Order: sequence, then structure tokens, then C-alpha cells
Amino acid sequence: MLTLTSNSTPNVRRVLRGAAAAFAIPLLLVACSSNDKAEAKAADSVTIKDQWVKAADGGMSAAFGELSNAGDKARTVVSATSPASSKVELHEVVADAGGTKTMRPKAGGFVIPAHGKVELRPGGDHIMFMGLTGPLRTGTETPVTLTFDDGSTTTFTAQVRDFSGNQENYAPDHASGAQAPAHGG
Ligand SMILES: [Cu+2]
Repeated sequence: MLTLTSNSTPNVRRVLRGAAAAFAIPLLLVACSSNDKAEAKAADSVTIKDQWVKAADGGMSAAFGELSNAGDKARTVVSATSPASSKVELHEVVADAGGTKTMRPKAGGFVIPAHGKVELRPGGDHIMFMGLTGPLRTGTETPVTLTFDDGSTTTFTAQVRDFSGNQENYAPDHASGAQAPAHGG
């Protein structure tokens, strides 16, 4: 019924284009909301407890805690950010044949099994603060935001605590590491 013909005036064409755009927007909204209902986000099923950050005057520090996944599907933390550090990495600690422990970025991030837990602790997996923006004083708190593989995010507040154990070396990549100073993680 509404067919554009060569004798349509420019005015009529503009009106018809506007009508088509108005119809397209509600259709997009419906598509998005039905998607959200079909699948829960990782941020809705993963929680953290006993979270804390190591006190430091500057340089580097790390955040720890116990991640729990209440969902039926494994979830993966792929990155983290914090206003306390200009750069944040997800680290693991590995020991070489001689027993020397080295921390390095964990390939693939932290995988939390369905109905399972991942403990972030000194000497194990941890959230590494690579460049503190200021001192982290005992008794204060700092927010940390985790991003999951589905793009959802969750932010928790971690208490700053004194901790002096578990000094490991840091290897930015597998080929080097000799130049990096030892630091806690
Ligand atoms: Cu580290």
C-alpha cells in the first residue's frame, strides 16, 4: 500500500523514512530484553568473601579473597580494575624445578567451576596491582571490579591489611624475569 514511486515528493519520502526508523527501535529493545532473560549473567552468580588487599607504600600490591559460583555454569574472571592501581593483572604462582616461586599473568583468567570456589591467596592465584596510584594504608578500603567472560562486571570493596609473607619473583612473560625485582604477591 505505501509504495514509493518516482513521482513521490521529497517531503513524502522523508516522512516514510522517519516512520520506518520509529518501527525499528522498539523491535531492537524487545530482542535485547528477551536475551537477558534467557541467560543469567556471571556477575549474578559469582560472589566474593574474605576479600583483602595487602598494605603497601607504593609500587605493587595484590588483592585476595574467595570467589564462589552459585550457578550451574562455570564462570571466568578475565580482567580486573581498581582505582588504587593504574594496571591490574590476574596472576598465578608457579614453582620452577629448583623450587623458586614466580608469579605471572594467568592464561585464560580465573575459572570458577559451577557450584565451586576459587581461593585467591598469597602464594597462589591473586589479583595483582602493578602500579599503585598512592599508598594503601592498613584499615582503609579499596574497590576492585572484576570483569567476566560474558562482559558482566561486579565490584567489591576490599579491606587493606598488613601482610609480609610470600615474596615471589614476577615474570612479565615466560622468556624473561631476571630484571624484575622480587615483591610480594
Ligand atoms: Cu602477582
